[in-house]
Amino acid sequence: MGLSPGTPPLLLRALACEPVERVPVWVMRQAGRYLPEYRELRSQVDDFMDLVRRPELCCTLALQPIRRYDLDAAILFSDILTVPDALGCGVHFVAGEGPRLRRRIEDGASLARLDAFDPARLDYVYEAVERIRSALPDSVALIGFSGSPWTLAAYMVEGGGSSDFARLRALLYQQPDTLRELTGILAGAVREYLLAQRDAGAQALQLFDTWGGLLPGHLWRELSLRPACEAVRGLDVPVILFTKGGGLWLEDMRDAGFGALGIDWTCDLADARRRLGEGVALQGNLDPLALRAAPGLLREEVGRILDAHPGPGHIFNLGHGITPATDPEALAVVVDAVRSRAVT
Ligand code: 1CP
Repeated sequence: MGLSPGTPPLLLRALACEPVERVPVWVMRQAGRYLPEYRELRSQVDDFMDLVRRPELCCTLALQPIRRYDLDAAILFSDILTVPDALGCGVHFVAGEGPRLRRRIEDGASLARLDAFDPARLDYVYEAVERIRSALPDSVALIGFSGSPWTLAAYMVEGGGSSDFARLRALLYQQPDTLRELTGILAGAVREYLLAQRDAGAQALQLFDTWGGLLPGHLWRELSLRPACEAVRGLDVPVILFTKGGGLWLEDMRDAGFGALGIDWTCDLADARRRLGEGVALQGNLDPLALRAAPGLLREEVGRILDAHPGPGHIFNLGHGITPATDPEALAVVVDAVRSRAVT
């Protein structure tokens, strides 16, 4: 659509901070529980991992939001917990409760019992990437992803989700070496995982550092940023680092070499751009709960973000994942509001 042959997809041009005709838009967790067509497929399996392990279903799910909305990128349908599962943690989903790990990390001995990472155990993910890429039009980029080493470590220590990650945060001070070793192991695994997704057709990659913001700054640098850098070393596709609660540390992320940063909704995009200067792409950052506003106010909120960062080097997104209670119509309003504004 209006794309001359050889022109890279809009998302990739924005990630490279190249000139764009408008700001591209996609949404974290765009394939998920707020969509009735997702819930329909989801109801056919008990354990969410049974969806994730079926590439043909992952392809259908990744395409659902693309069919419904005019989005500029699809994201692989999978979950960050595939990597802990491949390390032998036994990830499964308990109805109504979220993820659980059968084996969790509590000390050096439990670390030693982890399986060596074999990227082939996640062949079902790479097959999903291949299928999704071949089903998408050229103008829609495909984003692969992984949890950051730190965020994966958080689930492996906690044994599932948590409201305060107290077990993890205590272990930081009781056994810092266990966490150093665990994030090191994960950095190697994530690197191989991302390389395989790239080889299968992912054109950009996002690292979800969902729990980086739990850490004091010095520990974030050591246990989140450093292993994240190691995980993406030498990757020749654009990588977006999304650290929820990481607004204070944007300069460190840029200086560490990340070319694109996901910004949560607590951080002002114009400020972020002033602090960082040009040359790093910024992705974000509408509050996911703004999608509960009436359409008029929602459009204003989108307009406010595009005013804060109108030009090249911006990818419109939410400041975190879309919530399950969102009305699908609200996302249509957001996408239309972004797409109807040309870059001046
Ligand atoms: O029961 C269900 O229907 C499962 C719901 C669900 C879905 C749709 C989960 C369980 N994961 C996913 C898909 C998913 N997860 C995607 C692909 C879909 C898309 O983006 O369009 C992605 C990128 C993720 C990534 C993910 N999983 C993150 C990082 C993103 C973020 O939101 O910060 C995290 C923290 C997870 C763990 C996870 N998986 C699922 C749940 C409910 C959780 C959160 C657990 C918790 O901390 O309580």
